[in-house]
Amino acid sequence: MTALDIAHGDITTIAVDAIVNAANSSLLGGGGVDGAIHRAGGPEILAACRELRATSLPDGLEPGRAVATTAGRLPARWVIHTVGPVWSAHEDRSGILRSAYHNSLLVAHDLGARTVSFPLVSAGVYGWPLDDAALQAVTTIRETQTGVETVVLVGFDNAAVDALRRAVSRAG
Ligand code: AR6
Repeated sequence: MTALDIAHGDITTIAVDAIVNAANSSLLGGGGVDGAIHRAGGPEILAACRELRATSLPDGLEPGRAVATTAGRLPARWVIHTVGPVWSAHEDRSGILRSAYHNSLLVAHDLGARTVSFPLVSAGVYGWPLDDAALQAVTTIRETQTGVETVVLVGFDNAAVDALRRAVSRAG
């Protein structure tokens, strides 16, 4: 079974095999954790994303899917880019959010990554309520059986870390 750890702070400073990016469908960068990863990892990551757009992903990456690139200068070996759904009060998009975690873990498994870190996908610019974002993350990671040994869920601030702790105790 995959071990689940919670960490506090900037995901780019954590040493893991693969770091998951909460990207957008363009894969060409943005704010939030996406901006932080591109800044810390350097231009190699964007170059790899542009290459993907020019080859296998001309229309970009659909929400819920995941794809890997180099991690450039980051301590990690790979960045796994995924796209979460934008929160909607009218439509249940949690299946897409769960797919983002599930598919990122499958990509990590295929790469041979043993340690993987995740931010709280969709919980920033995309507006997903923090407690539910944390619960979807924890339950999906628990349900996805892969060769990944340890997942580190990173809360950027105290509120996110508290939400992650509540989610772990609710998920049992
Ligand atoms: N380390 C860990 N977590 C972080 C960091 C960091 N350095 N920076 C922010 N967070 P967001 P989304 C947290 O907005 O909601 C981008 O522009 C943040 O507090 O990064 O999926 C993309 O290009 C929040 O809890 O991602 C897309 O356009 C969580 O990471 C869009 O934002 C996710 O916030 C994606 O929105």
